[in-house]
Amino acid sequence: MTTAPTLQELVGDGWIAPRARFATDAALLSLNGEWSFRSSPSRADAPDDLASADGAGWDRIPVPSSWPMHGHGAPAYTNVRFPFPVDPPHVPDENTIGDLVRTFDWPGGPALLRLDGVDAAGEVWVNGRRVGSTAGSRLVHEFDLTDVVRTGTNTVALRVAQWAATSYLEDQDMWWLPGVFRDVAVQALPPGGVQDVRVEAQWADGYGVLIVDVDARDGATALVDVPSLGLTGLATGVAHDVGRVDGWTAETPALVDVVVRTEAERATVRVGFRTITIEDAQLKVNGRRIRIRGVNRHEHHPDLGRVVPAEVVRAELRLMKQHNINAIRTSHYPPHPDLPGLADELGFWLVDECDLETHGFFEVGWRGNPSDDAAWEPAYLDRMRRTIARDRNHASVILWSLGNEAGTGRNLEASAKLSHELDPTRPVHYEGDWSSTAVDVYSRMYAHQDEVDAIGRQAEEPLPDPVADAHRRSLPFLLCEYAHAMGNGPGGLSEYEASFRRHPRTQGGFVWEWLEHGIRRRTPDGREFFAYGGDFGEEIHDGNFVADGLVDADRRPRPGLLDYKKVIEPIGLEIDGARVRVTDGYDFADLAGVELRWTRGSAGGVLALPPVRPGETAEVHLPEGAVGDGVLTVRAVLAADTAWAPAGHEIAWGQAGELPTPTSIAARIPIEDRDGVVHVGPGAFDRRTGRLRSIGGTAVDGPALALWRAPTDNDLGVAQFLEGGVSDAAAWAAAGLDRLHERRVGVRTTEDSLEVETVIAPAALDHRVRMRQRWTTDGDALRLDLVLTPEGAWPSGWARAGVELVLPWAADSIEWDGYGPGQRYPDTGQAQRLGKFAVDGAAALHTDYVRPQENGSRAGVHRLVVARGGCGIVVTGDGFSFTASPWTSSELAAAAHPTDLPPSDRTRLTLDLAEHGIGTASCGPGVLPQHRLDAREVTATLVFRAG
Ligand code: IPT
Repeated sequence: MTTAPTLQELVGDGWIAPRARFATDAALLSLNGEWSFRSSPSRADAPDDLASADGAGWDRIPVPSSWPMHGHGAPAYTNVRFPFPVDPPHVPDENTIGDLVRTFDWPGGPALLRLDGVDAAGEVWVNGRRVGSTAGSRLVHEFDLTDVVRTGTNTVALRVAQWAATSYLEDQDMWWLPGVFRDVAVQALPPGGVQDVRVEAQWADGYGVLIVDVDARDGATALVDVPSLGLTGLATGVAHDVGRVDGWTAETPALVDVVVRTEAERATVRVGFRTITIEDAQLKVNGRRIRIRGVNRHEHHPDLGRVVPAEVVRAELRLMKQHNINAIRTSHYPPHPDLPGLADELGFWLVDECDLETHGFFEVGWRGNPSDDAAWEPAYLDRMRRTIARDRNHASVILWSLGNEAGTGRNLEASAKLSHELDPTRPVHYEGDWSSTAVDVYSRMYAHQDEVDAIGRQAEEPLPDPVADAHRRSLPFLLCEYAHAMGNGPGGLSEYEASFRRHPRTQGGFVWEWLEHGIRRRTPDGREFFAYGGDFGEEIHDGNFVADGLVDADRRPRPGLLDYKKVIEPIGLEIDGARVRVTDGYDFADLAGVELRWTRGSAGGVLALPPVRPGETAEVHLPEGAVGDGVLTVRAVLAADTAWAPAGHEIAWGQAGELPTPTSIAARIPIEDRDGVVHVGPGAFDRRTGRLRSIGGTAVDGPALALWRAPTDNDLGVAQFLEGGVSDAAAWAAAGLDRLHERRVGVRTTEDSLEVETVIAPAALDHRVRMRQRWTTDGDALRLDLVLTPEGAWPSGWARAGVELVLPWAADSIEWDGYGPGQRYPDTGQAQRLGKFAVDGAAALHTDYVRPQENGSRAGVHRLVVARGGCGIVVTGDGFSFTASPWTSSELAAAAHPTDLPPSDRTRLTLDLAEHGIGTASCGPGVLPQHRLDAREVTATLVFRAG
């Protein structure tokens, strides 16, 4: 059935040996810019004229680019599934071929053509001569042009196929976007120049050892200088003690320039001294266990596809650092060649991943998986070799990763072996084989918090093979993916963090994922939205699973990023009476660069911080003004500008104290019952239905029982992560939470109260909630005593237990005392702090997820004012949650994109007395037991006033 792929299909041909990227004084000519472009629907349709094509009369396209983003074809999204038949190594006839042609002027002399990334496979002609082909979309290919390049004008032509045999190896969870999507350049190759540089810069106890291996052309001799260390003329290929030197770490990214010179060329490599070891089931750098506070990073841009401008990359890495993120897994391919250098400079630990994923074979029971088929081995080894060759000189790279979700098999073992041979200084990572026999770290994705904790205690289930088990038990543990940041969430971060802090072996993880891959589109009437799978008419697709990031496609933080920052904060601030215990949770950095500031109400100041070193705790005494009633906030901020944030940037914070409990009302005055309206202080109720109609003349309608929410992506869940395969959303729908009917049992007045009893239940079912409201007043305020009692056999828990009021007007001012300024659910919202907050309308409380869903709940609220034109209602209570939204839960649930939400001139105000957590069942554990909301009796007192 299957034929073996050819070597050319697997690895291309005609290229020179892969080598490191380094700065050089040899001439470099960028071929980025406008190229002539032509596309054909299949190979058979593509004219065989690239040896002579000059591009005249063709379209134009920029390089780098993903051609579907420029009107040629359309993006397509699948996660695991191949969008073509599983028929390796063949691909369908329908296979867009893009031809690109341009000319360039060359002053003469030997040169090479460098292609940094061609998706999926390219063939290259220069001046009419075929020079070779590429395989491996995210890998560099260089072709020696010495025999073809001319002085003066040259023509280069590229033929790029959308699908190739290697597409079976490139099934990463992202848009399929063909094109020449990374830089193209011509590099001069001065005879006797520097061909390749391999640097090893080890560090121990303050001292560095440097080995620089150089391949020089034409037998030239290379010498090495390290100007900042006063070293000149060092020989290559031997170890040099460089004396005392600062070690490189992600927290202390000390770099030195290593200059390699021959008579003909000067190359510069920025080097950091550091040593990676695995000891005591811990991954250590420079002798210390490191904590990974990571994210998975894909390369995506909402307008450009796979092309991410350099300034966007720098800004996003700064944004990561500003959110306490210290590690990046380059999921699931080597990043743009400049990224490791940026990580060296700003300080990140990198897991540099090979361009490999064969996940689509999972759909056919892993039958025919190339990972275990010897015929594919050359591709596996070529990919690994190219990954290592390009990035090996970067201090930031601490682990090589064989790839992602490629099953198990001999070719992966061969890749691990090759990695160990090529670079014995770095351990190897691969998650897909849980036995971990060929690798150096035990890595998993989306493991449950309890399992992670068990692994931390080395109490995991043993492997059947005792040798493999002993090996794995000796390995440090990482979550290469966790906390799936899709839609509202991720919930449950704190519980993971507790294990990372508790056990030396569980060293942290990488949130899935940094960035949403939304593609900017417009409705016919011009409103922008982020498109996802299915928006381009794909035959099969995986919907909004492509949008699961801590930041949106424009790199705007989602609430989950703020929570992650707080949960992983590397400085502990524990306030205890008049003292603050300050813990340095960094691995290498002391707190000399940190300033402590306190605020209480309008008072505030700076606290003197004694020296604190990693792992140490210092006690700081608070001044008199800091201690007292109300909420005290202590913040650790940068004392001076850094490369990634200005002075004053907040790293960590702690709070103590509480908001004042609102005084309830006790005195009762009589109510009035006239003309079909019951007046309870400021409240006017319909005598017949018992419904509240206005407060102090401001129109309201309610309350109605609220048990449901517009399902979040996590509520909807993914079957494999769900107990019994039933998501929370499915359980709630089966129990009818979204289709409740109300029956009035009684509306009763006493001298000083109105009592309303209703029974609320779904059609077709016989479980219900009895809701008892007792309304009283002290003349000024309206007090509601509420009891919700589940009756019958409830088959599910609830999304929320609350009451909904419809305000038939759009609020223009919302103020509250409680947690803010952002949303908070039982297992999210760690970033929110106690205080007073105000916004200018319900839209400002809304989180605009790419697929609308429950969002925006504010928690721990003691006082809430919702008003329009200075008139409105005030609600006080003892720590309730509220959602003020222009839209009902049904409207949110029905919308596929934010632009589907109808115009609204009213406000849904939901006052929640309890809420269900969020969890991460969109790909991971659901809501943990302690954060679940079961059907249970709920009682509360809320006080309403006109305001
Ligand atoms: C896991 C993949 O590694 C990652 O690329 C992404 O698809 C993620 O899931 C979900 O967004 S694989 C999953 C089946 C656990």
